[in-house]
Amino acid sequence: MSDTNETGGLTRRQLMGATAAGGAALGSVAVGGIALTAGGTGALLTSTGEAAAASGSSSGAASGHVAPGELDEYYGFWSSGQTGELRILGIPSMRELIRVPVFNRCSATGWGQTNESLKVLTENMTEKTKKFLAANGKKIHDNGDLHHVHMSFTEGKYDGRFLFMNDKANTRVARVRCDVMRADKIIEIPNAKAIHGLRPQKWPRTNYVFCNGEDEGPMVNDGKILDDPSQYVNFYTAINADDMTIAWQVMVTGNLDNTDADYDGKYAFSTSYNSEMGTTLAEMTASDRDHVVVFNLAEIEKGIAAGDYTELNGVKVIDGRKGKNKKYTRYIPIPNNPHGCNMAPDKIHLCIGGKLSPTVSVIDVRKLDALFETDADPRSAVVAEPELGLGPLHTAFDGKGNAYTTLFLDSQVVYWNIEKAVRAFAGEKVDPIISKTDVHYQPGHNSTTMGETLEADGKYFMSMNKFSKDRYINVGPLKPENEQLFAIDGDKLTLLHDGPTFAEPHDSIVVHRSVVNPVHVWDRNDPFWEDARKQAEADGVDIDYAADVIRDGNKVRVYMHSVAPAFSLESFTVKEGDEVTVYVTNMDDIEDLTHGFCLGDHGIAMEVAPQATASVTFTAAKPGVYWYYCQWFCHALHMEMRGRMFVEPKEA
Ligand code: RUQ
Ligand code: CUA
Ligand code: CA
Repeated sequence: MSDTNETGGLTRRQLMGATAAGGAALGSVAVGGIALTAGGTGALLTSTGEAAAASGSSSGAASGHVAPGELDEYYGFWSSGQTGELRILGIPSMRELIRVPVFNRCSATGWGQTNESLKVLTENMTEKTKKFLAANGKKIHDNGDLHHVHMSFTEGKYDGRFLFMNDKANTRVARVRCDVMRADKIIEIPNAKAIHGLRPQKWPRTNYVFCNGEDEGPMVNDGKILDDPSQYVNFYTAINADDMTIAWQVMVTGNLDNTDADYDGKYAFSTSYNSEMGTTLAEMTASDRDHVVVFNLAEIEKGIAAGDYTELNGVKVIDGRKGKNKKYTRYIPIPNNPHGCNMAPDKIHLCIGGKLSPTVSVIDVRKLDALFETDADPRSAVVAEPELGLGPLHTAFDGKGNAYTTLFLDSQVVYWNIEKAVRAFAGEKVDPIISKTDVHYQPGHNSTTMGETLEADGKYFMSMNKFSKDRYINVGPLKPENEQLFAIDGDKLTLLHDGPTFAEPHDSIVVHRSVVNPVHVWDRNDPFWEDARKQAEADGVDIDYAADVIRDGNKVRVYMHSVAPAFSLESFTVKEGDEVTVYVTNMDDIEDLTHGFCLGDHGIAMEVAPQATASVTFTAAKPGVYWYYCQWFCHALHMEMRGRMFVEPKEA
C-alpha cells in the first residue's frame, strides 16, 4: 500500500497517526519508553487521495467480488456502537443487508413503540430503572451502546440459534433469535455498571453468556457511599443463555474491559485496564501492569452450590476480589492497560492486547490449572509477549496458528505466528511477525471468517477502523468510520473493500451462511405476539381475519388485518381520551410482502412483516379525522392502502 505522499518531510500516514493519537486522548502517555505525542497537524491535510491499494487478487486469494444478484458466502453480524442496533452484512460483498433494532428506537419498524417490542425492552427492567424513567416521562431508554455481538456455540462451533450483545450505556444484554432476526430478550444486569465485554461460553455449549461490568462502584449503590473509590467493586456476570436469567456474579478488584472463554469449558477471562481502581486518567494509567482475571467456572459453581455467596439484588455474588478467595479467581499481571481478550481456535492460546504496551501477552490456558492447584506464579501462564507495534487492541485468528492484531496508534494490522512468538519468548532467535498492513485509520476490532470458532477458515480479514478522515468526499464535521475487508493471501493481506459506515462498527463476527437459516415469513403461532393473541381470544376476536372494534370502558381495542392493498377496517371511531390499541395482522404470506401501519400526526408507525401481528397503544387526545396508511411499499395500490380514525370530542 502506498505511503509516499510526502508533506513537509512527514508522510501523510505519519501525520494521520499523530493526529489520531491526540484525538483519542492518548496524547502524552509514555509507553514502554516511547512517548506518544499528539501531533495536532491534521488541519493541514487536504484531500490528496492516497492511491488505492491493489484491488485485484493474487496467488489464488479470494477476489471478494460478488456480482449483482449473486449471494454472499458469509453473514457478517455487526455491532453499531452508540447507534444501538445490530447490522447484518453480506461478506465478502460488504453489502449492508438489514438493520435489527435492539437498544435503539426505530422509526421504520416501530421498535421501542409497538407493544411487542416494549415488552422485550421493559419486562426485565429493574424497579429502580422503571422509577427513574417514569420520573422523566419515559418508558424505555432512548439509546444504547452495542459493542459486541457473538453467536451461541455448541462444542466450539457456531450453532445458529442466538446472537448475544451488550449495551454499555444502560448495563443491558440482549438476545436476538436467529430464526427471525429479532431481539426476544433484553435484560438489565443488576449490581454491575456499564456492561462492556461479552462472550458466550464455547464448550460444551453456550450455557452461560459472560459479561463484564466496566465501571466500578459501591457494592450497594444507593447513595450512601459516593466519592470513596476504596469501597468500589466490580462485577463479572454469568447469564443463563437459555432463559436469560442471571446465573451468578463474581465481585472482582479492578475494572473489567473485554472477556472471552476457553474451548474446554473450564475458564473465562477478563482484561482490566484499571487495576489501580483509579477514577482519573492519571490514576488509571499509573501502574506498568494491570491484569487479566481468570475465572474458575467449576469452583464458582461449587461455591454457589455450597452457599458461599452473598445475595445482592436477587443475584448470588461470589467474592473473587484479589487476595480474598483464591479458589475462584486468579489475577495475571499484564502490561499496560490491556484491552482485547481473544481465545485462539487452537484451544491453547489466549491473546491479550497491551494497548499502552506495544505487546500482546499470550497465555497458555493449559497452565492455568497450576495457578489454582499449586498456587503457581500467575505469570507462569504467560508463554509469549511479542512486541508488535503501538496500540495493540484486538486479535483475530485464521485457524492455522496465525494471529492478526490491530494496532490502533500505528494504523496497522500485524499478521503474526503464535508458535513462533512462543519460541521467541523462550529465547529462540525467531521473528513471529509475518507482515504488517496499513489500514485507514486507527483500527479497533477485527474479525476473520469463522475466526472465533473451531471452524476458523482463514479466508477473509476485517478491519474496523475508527476514523475515515479524508478517505471519502467530505460530509461535514461528523465523518463516517471506515471498514476494510482483506483477503488473507499467503503471507500478506490484500485489500478487497473499503467502505464508510455509520457510528460505530465496534465488533463483528463473520459466519458461514450454512450456519444461519432464518425463516422467510413469520409463523402465525410465533410467541412474539403471544399477548395480542391472548387478548383477541379474550375479546372473542379471530386475530387472523379480524375487523373488530372492542370497547372496554375507556379502553378501545381495534383489530384489523391487511391483505394487499387494503386494511380490513377502512375506518374506526373512538372518543377523545380513550386508550386505543391497534392490532394489525398481515395475512399476506408472500415472501417480502411487508405492510405497515402509520397513524398520521400521531408519531405512530410500525412494520408488520408477512404473517406477523403487531400492536401499538396510544391515547386519542386530539378530536378530529386522522388518516392511517401503510408505510411499507407493498403493492401498485400501496398509496391507496389507508383508512380514517375518527376521534369524537369529549362531551363538555
Ligand atoms: S471494545 S474497539 Cu475494543 Cu467495546 Cu470496541
Ligand atoms: Cu401495505 Cu403498503
Ligand atoms: Ca492501568
